[in-house]
Amino acid sequence: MDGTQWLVLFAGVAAIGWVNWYFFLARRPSFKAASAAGGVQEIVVTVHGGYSPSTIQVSKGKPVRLIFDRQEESGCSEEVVLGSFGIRKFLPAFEKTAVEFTPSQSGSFEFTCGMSMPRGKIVVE
Ligand SMILES: [Cu+2]
Repeated sequence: MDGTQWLVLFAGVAAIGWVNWYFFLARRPSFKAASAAGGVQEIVVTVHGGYSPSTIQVSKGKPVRLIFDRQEESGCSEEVVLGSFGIRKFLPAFEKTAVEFTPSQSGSFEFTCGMSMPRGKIVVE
């Protein structure tokens, strides 16, 4: 292989490594939902190449309102799935979409896109 081929190979391996790191290993700080008036725990989740914040802490037994602010058009994130809460919702691009539920059990619950790629976590305490 000549120099260019090596370069392409290296760039490819680096890109794969980055994708794996980004989706599976990157630790992002968890975020505690603020309790608004009326006891609803409201939090804005930015959807852009993943979910930010990706870990959300909420209290058990109080209504939660997640506002997904989708700032991209990539097909991957057009649907958000909160399997444990029976929620599957379409997120129009460049719009905010609210998802509401009341967690009745404590634990850690995942939310993902329709293809289970970008992932987030709801920690109920
Ligand atoms: Cu996806």
